[in-house]
Amino acid sequence: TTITPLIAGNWKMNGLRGSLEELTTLAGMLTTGEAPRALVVICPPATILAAVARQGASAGILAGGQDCHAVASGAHTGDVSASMLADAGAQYVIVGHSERRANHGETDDQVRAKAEAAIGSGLKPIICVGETEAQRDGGTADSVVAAQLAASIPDAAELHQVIIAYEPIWAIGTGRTPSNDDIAQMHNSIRRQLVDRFGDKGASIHILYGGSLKPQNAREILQIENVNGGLVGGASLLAKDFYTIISAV
Ligand code: G2H
Repeated sequence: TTITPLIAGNWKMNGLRGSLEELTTLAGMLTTGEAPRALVVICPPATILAAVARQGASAGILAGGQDCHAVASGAHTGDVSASMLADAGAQYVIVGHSERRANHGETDDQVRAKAEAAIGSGLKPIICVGETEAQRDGGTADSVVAAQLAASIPDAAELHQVIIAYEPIWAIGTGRTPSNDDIAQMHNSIRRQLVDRFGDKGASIHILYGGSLKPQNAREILQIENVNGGLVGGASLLAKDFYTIISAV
């Protein structure tokens, strides 16, 4: 199975209207050079999502949300639903990022419900999993990630295109990354689990790596077997850095 690599930028809570200039710069880079081999997605704050979707379109930049509520509409002050993200031009949405799991107490069940809502609205959910430093040191990284995957991926995944992002929590925004061997081992074991559960379709699901992916380490990480792209935080904020990562595929 060949999987077209996907590079997604997660702007997190960064981005005012002025950040759209960075998007214009990226669009220029993507349209002047050689066509990128990767699908390019930017997940900006919801306030500028529609603008990113509109402005990125001509350069092939796709837009995504960073989270969605599990229901389509109603009395949920401050929340944004998957159908609203789709309405604003999103094609993807990150669900279950470790910052949401940690700061908002999101459980695997809630993450699965969000992923189901995303699929129901025609979005591709980017479902995040990953172990803490203590779990990695205690030797339970594999079983922790396996349990998160089992409970966070909806059964509807058989019918739709979900994306998995493996993000070891201790590598997020810290500048530390796992060894290439550790990444390979985890991505292989995620692949095995997807194939066990979904058969052939599990072989075509993207498994992204996330956590301190940077211009300096992108090339070696992105060529590891079963690493089908990346989820990039800090290094997606500057067009130049993000473009270097996209070009490393
Ligand atoms: C992990 C990643 C993007 P960073 O959260 O989701 O962030 O690249 O800043 O470690």
